[in-house]
Amino acid sequence: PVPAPAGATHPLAIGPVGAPEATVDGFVAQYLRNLNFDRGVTLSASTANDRFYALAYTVRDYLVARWLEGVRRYRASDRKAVCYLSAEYLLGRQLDNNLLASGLSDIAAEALAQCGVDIEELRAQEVEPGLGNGGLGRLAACFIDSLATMSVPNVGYGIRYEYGIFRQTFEDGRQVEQPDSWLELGSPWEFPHPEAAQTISFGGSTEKYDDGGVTRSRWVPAWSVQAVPYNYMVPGYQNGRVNTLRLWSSRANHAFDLSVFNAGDYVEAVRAQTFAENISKVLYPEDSTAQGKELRLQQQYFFVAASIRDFIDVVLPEDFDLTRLPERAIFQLNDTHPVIGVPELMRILVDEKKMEWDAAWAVTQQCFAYTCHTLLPEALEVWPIDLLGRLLPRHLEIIYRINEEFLLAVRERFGDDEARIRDMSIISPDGAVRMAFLATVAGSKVNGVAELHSQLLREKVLPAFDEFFPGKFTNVTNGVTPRRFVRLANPELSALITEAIGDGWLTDLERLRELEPFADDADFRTAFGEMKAANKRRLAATLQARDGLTIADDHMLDVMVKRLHEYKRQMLKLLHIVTAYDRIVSGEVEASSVPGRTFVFGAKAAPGYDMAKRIIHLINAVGSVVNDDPRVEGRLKVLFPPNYNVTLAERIIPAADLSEQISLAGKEASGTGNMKFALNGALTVGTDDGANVEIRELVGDDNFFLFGMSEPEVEALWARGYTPAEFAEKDAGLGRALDLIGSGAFSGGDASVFAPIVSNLMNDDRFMVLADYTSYIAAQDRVDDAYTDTAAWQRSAVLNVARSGFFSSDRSMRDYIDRIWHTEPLG
Ligand code: 73E
Repeated sequence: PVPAPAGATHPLAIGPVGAPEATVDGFVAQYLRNLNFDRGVTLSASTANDRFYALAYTVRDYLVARWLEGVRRYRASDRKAVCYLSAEYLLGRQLDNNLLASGLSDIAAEALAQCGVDIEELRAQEVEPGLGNGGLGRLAACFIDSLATMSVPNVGYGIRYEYGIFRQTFEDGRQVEQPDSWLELGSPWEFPHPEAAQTISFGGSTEKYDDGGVTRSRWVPAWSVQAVPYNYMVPGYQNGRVNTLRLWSSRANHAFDLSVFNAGDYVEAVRAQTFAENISKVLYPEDSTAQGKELRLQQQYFFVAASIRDFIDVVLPEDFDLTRLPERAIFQLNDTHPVIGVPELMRILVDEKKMEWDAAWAVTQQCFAYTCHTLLPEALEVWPIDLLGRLLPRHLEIIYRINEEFLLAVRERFGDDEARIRDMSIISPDGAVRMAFLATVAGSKVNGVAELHSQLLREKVLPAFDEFFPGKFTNVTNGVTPRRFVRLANPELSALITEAIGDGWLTDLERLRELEPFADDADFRTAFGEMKAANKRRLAATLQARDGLTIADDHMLDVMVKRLHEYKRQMLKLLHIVTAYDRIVSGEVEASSVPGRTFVFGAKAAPGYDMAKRIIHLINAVGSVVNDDPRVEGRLKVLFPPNYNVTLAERIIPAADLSEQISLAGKEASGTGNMKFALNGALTVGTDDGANVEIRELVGDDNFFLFGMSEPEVEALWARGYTPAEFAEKDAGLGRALDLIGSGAFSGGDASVFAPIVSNLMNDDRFMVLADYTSYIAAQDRVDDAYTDTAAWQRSAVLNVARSGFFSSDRSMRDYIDRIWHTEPLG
């Protein structure tokens, strides 16, 4: 029985008030109520934004009661919660997801139809919150979806960036970045709580003081800002569970510093406000690189300090005994970005709660776990000690002590092996804090994100730590949510699957195995082919309306969508296109004999990453030449719609025939796009890298186009000495493709535009594009052959779907629970 609040006599006051009736009439009434009472307009006078808002509010209204009930039940329990700490959440649009989760999709469609409202128009109104760069941020969004669907108590903690990932446009083929003002018209999904703001401090110094005979340290900060929580509902799939995503927004402490204001310096007074608000102003647009900028460290500490304090002070009961914190919370560190939480929890326990150091360290070590997402050296975060000491002096002291005690333990185990000590020190020889080391020392577990990546992490990057902490390293292969990336993105495929095997697969994706026999069923394959064709038409309509692009419907759709990064090797894809073009224009092959292919790219480059931006320019340049050359007779087509994001991914992936996963072996930690394509029945052309390895093992060699060096072969070639120009000499096709690019064939004869790309490949080629070219072209020739046998291709495509159930993020969550978190669902 729930106790009534003091003084309450009305039965409803116990709350939460129930949801509106889940009928068309109930929905219509609530919708019009929201339009009138929240937007203050009648239906006839409403704008599309009003109508979208009212719809979102209506969906919200159905979810809120369950949300509040869940929060209440969680607080009454003593369950452990997963506190997912992530600087990025790449959520995508919420409307359809929340309709699906609440089981209201059909009711809403009918209700809006009866109001004469076009639901498609309202869908298009929603601006997706792009609070992430790529895979890491999208993974966080998939994970919180799965946790809600599995009824696991979870709070996602992060930053409410006012500007998310930039909006990409092209000018003369070059990337231009525009600010992403996703909040311009407000967001109907957020619940701001300015009254629950927390003070987050920075700077100043530390001091020792006498605390009744005990000497203690404390932090005397110099300045502070407010962290305002914004809550978002994270509904499980039709299970009545709603978890919380809590994102922090920064605000000045006092809007106006009155003394400055009275002295007449109004501008100076407002400046303080701007300074504070800068902290959550913008998402750093670097993916898989670390910036080392002070504002970035401010962002990290800002959201992590607010989150830990929130969990301790707001979520846990008052006077909770913090020695038992590990029973109630696991803080999962999504890469090193939130690792400053480690010294922050130590500071709270030791300085504020006056716990003994050793006891506090025991608690901290059980409360954190660390996920590493990359091996690229440029992505491993380090903070110079002067910067860290200036911004967070007490945290630096704590890090020094953690390091001291850790190195002492290393000496005890291995003796005074100074080389080893240097290699393992959290403070690097050049005076920077190595955040991955700190996370590894502090975390109860460290995991990589695919089998190969976890193995390389243990054996190549942190072998000394693996030796020192046996059992600490583990793997959890990434996954993706089938609700968004199959059910919502591909309703036609979903209907086909459900018709064949029933509807249990959406929450138990391994059941897709039951589709295997249908791969040999000609009628099923035909229906599958029709599904692909329908998805291509839908994509064509989207690209036509969005960018004025057209796609031929008899072409194979060959797709490479992901961040632009040299290690992902968009250049290898481009060399294949240039080679296919060269074969036609040189007369080596008849255009009419070339199977039609449309190459689709989607990619943003970090604004400061010159080579990546040059490659974007080259993709567009090759596209304009190839697409307009009459000799090609339309057999090859290159499309590069700008501003690839989650919304566009949901259109492109279901239409794809071929998925390009062509990173240099050992460089792509996992990839998650690769999983989305396989689940939507695209075949992969890929290297033995990241989760490709597991995809190929599951779908089988016959249903996957493998090419390129393996990771050990890459290592061996480096060791032997890699001379890329030799590969250009050995393969005439490669030599010609490079010459075409280098000679200005795609830049109106101006060789200087793309010469830096060619010279980089010829002289450096860090990611061994040239070494894998020959093998890649051979694989693409096999693809062309295979595509001519429609039945065999479709059979492989169906088997890709049937055998990819492993890649559900529900399975990833089960693995985290079993191997790392040891939490239980709230029944
Ligand atoms: O392979 C992907 C992986 O699938 C990896 O590159 C990506 O994380 C995905 C999810 O595990 C990733 N992003 C970053 N590091 N790895 C990163 C680093 C710094 C800033 C932003 C993102």
